[in-house]
Amino acid sequence: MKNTDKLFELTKADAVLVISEKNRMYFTEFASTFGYLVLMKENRNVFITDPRYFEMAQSLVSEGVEVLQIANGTSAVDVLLGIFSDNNIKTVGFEDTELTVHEYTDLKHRLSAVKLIAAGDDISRVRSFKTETEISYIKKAQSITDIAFSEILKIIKPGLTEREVQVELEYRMACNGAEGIAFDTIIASGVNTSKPHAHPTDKVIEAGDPVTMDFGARYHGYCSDMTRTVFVGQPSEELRKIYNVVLLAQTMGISNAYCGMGGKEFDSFCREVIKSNGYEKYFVHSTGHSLGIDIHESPLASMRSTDTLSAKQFITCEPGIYIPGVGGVRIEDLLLIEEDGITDLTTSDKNIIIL
Ligand SMILES: [Mn+2]
Repeated sequence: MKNTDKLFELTKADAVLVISEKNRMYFTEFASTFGYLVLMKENRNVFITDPRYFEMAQSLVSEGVEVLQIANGTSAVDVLLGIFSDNNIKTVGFEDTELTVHEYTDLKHRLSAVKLIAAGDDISRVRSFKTETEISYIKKAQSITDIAFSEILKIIKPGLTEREVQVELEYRMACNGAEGIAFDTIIASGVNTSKPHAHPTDKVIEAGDPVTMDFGARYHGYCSDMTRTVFVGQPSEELRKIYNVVLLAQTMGISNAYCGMGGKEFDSFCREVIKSNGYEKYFVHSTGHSLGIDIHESPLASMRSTDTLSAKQFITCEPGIYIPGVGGVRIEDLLLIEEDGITDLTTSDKNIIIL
């Protein structure tokens, strides 16, 4: 069970009710499809579940979490109201960022005895600072991703389809220890590479094609994320030029990065290079995002970001240039920000690769 002191520094509530699967997983590291987690100050926590999980959830008892079972004929809300009453809880933080309007309306009606306060952003903020264990999982996920990349380079050749490359890449990640993929793998070839988030198709890879692969592994529930664009045979002069500009932008972004920089500032390190080379209008997305249990977490690095990138946070560095009808290039590494500097966790080569 994670320490919740930081959450209660941020939220003004007496207790925080965690319902979403991913946030329950985050705090308890106990996976279940159903449960209510009540966080209270001084790390007094209660996990409410049903008979399907009650026995397994006993593992939380040793971590100081009280585990309650919903008795036949009662509802979780009855149990919640009892906890709130017993502990003199008047205000309850809830996941405004996760609940549907329907779920919220129902909860507000049934928990009218307490005041509900939005706490979704506070939970996201707490989740953005990773523990050493979380960092180790993300590092492992990234190393699996790097190994799979080195293996797929030996497989890609003209005649394979984008879908075949996708399946091979995901298979390689699984063989190297991934428990799944971090997000839907992006494989784009030829002119499809101008679409930043292209879905893999049955298009056959041809000689001269760029092939963009944006992919990640999941390890102990945590994501990794990287992108490389490689060429199958000699690229055109234009694509080669685009590649060099993206590479320069990406390396400048990483070399200028420092602990405490603004997300907007980090974005500008990459964007200015692309702008000075005349491709500004073709860099159509933000520079980076953090990750964790979700593939996209805060902080963000974009033109509009107000985030500060601090120690124990992750950020991707993924500038790209996309020209419809010509093609696109993206290069993405995963960075860990620490007090004494930035570590690039992505070890794969990013000099132009021509297969
Ligand atoms: Mn990414």
